[in-house]
Amino acid sequence: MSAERLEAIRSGTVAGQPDTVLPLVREALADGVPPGVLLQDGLIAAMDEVGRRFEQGDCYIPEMLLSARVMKAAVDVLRPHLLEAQVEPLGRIVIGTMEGDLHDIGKNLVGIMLEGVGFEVIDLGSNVRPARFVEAVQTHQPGFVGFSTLLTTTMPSMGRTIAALGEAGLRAGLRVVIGGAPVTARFAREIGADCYAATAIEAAQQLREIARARR
Ligand code: B12
Repeated sequence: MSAERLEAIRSGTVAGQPDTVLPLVREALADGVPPGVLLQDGLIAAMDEVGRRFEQGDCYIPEMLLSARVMKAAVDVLRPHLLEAQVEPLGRIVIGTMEGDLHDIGKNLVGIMLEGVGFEVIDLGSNVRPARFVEAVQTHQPGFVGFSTLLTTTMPSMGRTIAALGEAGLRAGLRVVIGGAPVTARFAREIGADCYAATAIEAAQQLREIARARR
């Protein structure tokens, strides 16, 4: 992978240019570049840069949204390459982004990676109320539930949702995994979640181990 091409994918995503980024991603895949490299060093690096610029007041919501659109379109191109060909079924997981939070790119990646290692993923989308998680767990009876949030203001909703699952008598036997940029392992312990992962890849590895050990 030439450093120039990776840099062009990164800067094109920051600039919100799908016509530049998508052909480069397709070309790189055709040349055998691992999809994980394109994801981590190209697209995720770009979103980190956008976040830095936003924080410094160098870009605003519309620009952030354009970059997010490019990232989503590029992830669609990468998706089939991120899924492993043949995997053993590992169980079911319900995932969603917390109430009040519309960030769904990281949560979508977690879904793709979990599907890739063999989970059946039920994705409730973003801005998911605690009661909606409860309802979905009642309906689908998953072994795992995954919460995502990118805003510090919506982090407390993770604890509230765990409490709601407990009140509904659904907590026993259900593993709660949480993640998202402001979330930490310590916060996970504090709110009584079972595990935390910093990245989608880490989440897939951890949950695969837990699911195998549970058999
Ligand atoms: C794109 C973006 C947006 C887009 C979202 C589009 C979309 N459909 O998702 C739009 C423009 C809508 C947006 C809006 C806002 N945003 Co915004 N946004 C971002 C940005 C630039 C990138 C986020 C992203 O997609 N990252 C890439 C993905 C791949 O990373 P990730 O989400 O962290 O996910 C990885 C891990 O965290 C983990 N993970 C994620 N979820 C889960 C779940 C589980 C179970 C596990 C195990 C792991 C896991 O795995 C993922 C992959 O490895 C971030 C900056 C940043 N660097 O994060 C700001 C950022 C998150 N936004 C921010 C803010 C302030 C806002 C707004 C409040 C702005 C405003 N004033 O209106 C609104 C809020 C709207 C709302 N109610 O949700 C702040 C949050 C600050 C804070 N501490 O709370 C940030 C950090 C920017 C900044 N530096 O100030 N935003």
